[in-house]
Amino acid sequence: MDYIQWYPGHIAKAEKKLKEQIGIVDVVIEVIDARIPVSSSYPDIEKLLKDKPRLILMNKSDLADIEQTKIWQKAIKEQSRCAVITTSSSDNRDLSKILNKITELGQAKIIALVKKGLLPRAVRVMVVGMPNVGKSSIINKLIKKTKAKTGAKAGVTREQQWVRINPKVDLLDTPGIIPLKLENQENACKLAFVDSIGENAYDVEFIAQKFIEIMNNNYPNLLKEYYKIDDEDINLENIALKRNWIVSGAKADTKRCAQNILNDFRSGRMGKLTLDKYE
Ligand SMILES: Nc1nc2c(ncn2[C@@H]2O[C@H](COP(=O)(O)OP(=O)(O)OP(=O)(O)O)[C@@H](O)[C@H]2O)c(=O)[nH]1
Ligand SMILES: [Mg+2]
Repeated sequence: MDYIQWYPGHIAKAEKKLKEQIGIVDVVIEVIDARIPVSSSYPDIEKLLKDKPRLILMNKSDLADIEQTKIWQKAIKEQSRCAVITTSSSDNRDLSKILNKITELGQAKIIALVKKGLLPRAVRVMVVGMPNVGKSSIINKLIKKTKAKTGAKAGVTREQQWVRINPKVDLLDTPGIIPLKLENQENACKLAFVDSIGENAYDVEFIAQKFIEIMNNNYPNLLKEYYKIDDEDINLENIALKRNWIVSGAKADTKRCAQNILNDFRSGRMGKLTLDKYE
């Protein structure tokens, strides 16, 4: 059964535009969310990007499990044969690494142009990825200005926008894209956990319950300790009752509870967590 399918008009348009522009760029930066490195990787990305040189950024690494991030970084590098850099908006040490890598990946193209007798130009870099992974934030960090609009929900960037980083690098910010069909529904739920999917596309209680299941598998007991639940089972009802989230008739307010659980995870309050477990 499909719990989540989400392909709004602005994403269809963004994908079309991306395909139109890919021919004129030299390098692609793919941004993924370090908490779900597999679920936030666009399936069939090589096909979409027509084998352009690619740099992968595992962003939001400040929110992800440090050990898991190390393991995933190595595994993704081996599997994709691309450079993989961990990044976070709270740390600027990754900036020079990103710029050096872009320049290195784009150099072959610029040298080829000069050989043909053309003038050298800036390397053209397209930044792509699923919604809300932090594409615009990375661009702002690279230009040290708030030029690209950012925000906590999916679908903040609506149009492509070129930004000059320095005379040698131009970046194209693009709206987040998501596949037409979300084949793997467990991955789709994880995209909902990290706000990569518009919240109107799913039932928040269902998604929070899925979150509890996945957490129990990846981090047994963490939720029980976080919400101080002694019962054998942990669910929306007993968390709501423990926190005193009640609706009329002394019933558990499971909707409010679901929203709060997801917010506690998204903000990092629950700890540094990775939900795609490397096994
Ligand atoms: N904790 C943390 N938050 C981040 C990081 N990078 C971005 N964010 C936050 O994540 C949210 C999404 O960032 P954006 O840069 O707008 O993401 P985007 O990929 O451009 O999103 P769309 O344009 O909607 O596709 C914002 O609230 C950012 O402040 C990071 O490294 N760590
Ligand atoms: Mg954006």
